[in-house]
Amino acid sequence: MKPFYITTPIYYVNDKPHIGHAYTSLACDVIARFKRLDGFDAKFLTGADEHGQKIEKAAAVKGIAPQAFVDEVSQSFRSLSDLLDLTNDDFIRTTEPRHVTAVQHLWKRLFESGSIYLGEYAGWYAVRDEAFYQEDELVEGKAPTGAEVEWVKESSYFFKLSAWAEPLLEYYAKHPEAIQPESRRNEVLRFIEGGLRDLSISRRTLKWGIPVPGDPDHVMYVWLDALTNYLSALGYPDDGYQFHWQQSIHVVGKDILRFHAVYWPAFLMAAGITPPKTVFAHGWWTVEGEKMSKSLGNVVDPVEMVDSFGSDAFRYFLMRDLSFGQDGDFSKTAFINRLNTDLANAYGNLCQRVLSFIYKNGEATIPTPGELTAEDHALVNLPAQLLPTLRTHIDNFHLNRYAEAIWQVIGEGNRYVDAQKPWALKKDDSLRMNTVLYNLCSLIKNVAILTQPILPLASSKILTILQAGNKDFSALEVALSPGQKIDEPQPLFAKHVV
Ligand code: ME8
Repeated sequence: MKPFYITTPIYYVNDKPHIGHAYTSLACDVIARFKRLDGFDAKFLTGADEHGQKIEKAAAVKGIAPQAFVDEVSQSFRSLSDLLDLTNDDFIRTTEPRHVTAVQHLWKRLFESGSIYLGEYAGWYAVRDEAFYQEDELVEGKAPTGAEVEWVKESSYFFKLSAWAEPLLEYYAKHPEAIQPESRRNEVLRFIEGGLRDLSISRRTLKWGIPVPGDPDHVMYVWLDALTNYLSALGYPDDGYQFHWQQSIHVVGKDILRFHAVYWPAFLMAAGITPPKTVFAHGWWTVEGEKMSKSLGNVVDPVEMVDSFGSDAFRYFLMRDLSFGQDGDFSKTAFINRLNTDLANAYGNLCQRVLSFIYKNGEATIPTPGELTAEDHALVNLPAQLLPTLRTHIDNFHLNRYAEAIWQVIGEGNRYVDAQKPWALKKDDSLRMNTVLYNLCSLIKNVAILTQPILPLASSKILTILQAGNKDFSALEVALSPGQKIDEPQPLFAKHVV
């Protein structure tokens, strides 16, 4: 099977997960699920970033040792998978031995290649961003991100990042797909063209990190540590990591693109490892027009959303409402309107009116069709014909268009029901009624196969009612068997009041 590898950032576990974390993880899940259904050996990784000053401070505030703190708080990130029905194959924590081994190995490779030297760092550090800033980068005494900074002057190991500006530009010229979307790629290229400074990659004044091999007075800079998770989860330094690595995609928020598209590929090239195939930076969610913040009390909690609306609904809204890559605003009114229109009225209604009709009036059995008209064929073939387009949408990260395209087919299905009126045919043309209902069952089965990546629970319910066996994309070509029993349909999506 062809390999495929997709990763989320590993999240800082200093606080609970919110809609932003859910968003990146969901996007990766939709893509990973699609690839598996499409026959790939797709590996999906997420995890927790547990070292560094930010975590050390958060643990100190709680009066707990850092290890005990991360053991506890990483659970809420791990449980996002159950909550949102994520199909990650692994959950990596940077405090695990397998990760420590990989990072120390990478450090040694960098050291042996002459890419690391000991010097002194004097400059600003923002704990919130875990990032170094020069004096000329500060804006009114703060980091450009608005984070507080503190002055740091200490002995430090440096990575010779300055040597990698040209090789990175050459690499990106040859690999236009390596940074997406294009606007973000241009931002990164302008940044590299401005010249790169050597990067401090160790701290002496910090204890909560991975010790530098051969000099345990230093711990590694948390970003060198964290970025390596993408390799350690594949078993690096064992050679087997290369199978998935060659098809690696890192999905990140735009806030951390520079770490992924400048520092990370430079570390890798210096260690003789190919950079990731693609880094995709998506946009930023605000809530009801405001930046999300604890002090405003407007942080959207995925647990509350799933409790009130179900995981499918939350998944659908996040994937449908926003063009992936653009910034977006979460508004509860828009959320509920979309659930009512697209899920309850369009998809739910199509399934309910067809399957309940068969269950009540057709002896709960898939009917035997007669001759199909040209119009019937056109309708029934829509989902399978859509697959190549959906493939393109996934490969181009056009996740909202994925849903949009399927909902056009659902709209066609509802128009067909309205035009063919099976309830009226019941009186005088049962053969035609059976043909119409058979066509609709075929359509619903195939639509449900295609909606699996976004709506895993509802799709599975539909496929179970129809007792459709195999559920990967090859099942689009498998016809339903007339005479087969169907289970009693239940409403799939609730309607909500705005
Ligand atoms: O940066 N809108 O972890 P982090 C959209 N540990 N996405 C958002 C978001 C928002 N409002 N808020 C957060 C770190 N995200 C590092 C990563 S990787 C080697 C180390 C998402 O917990 C988005 O994916 O601060 C963003 O990049 C990530 O959460 C930051 O998570």
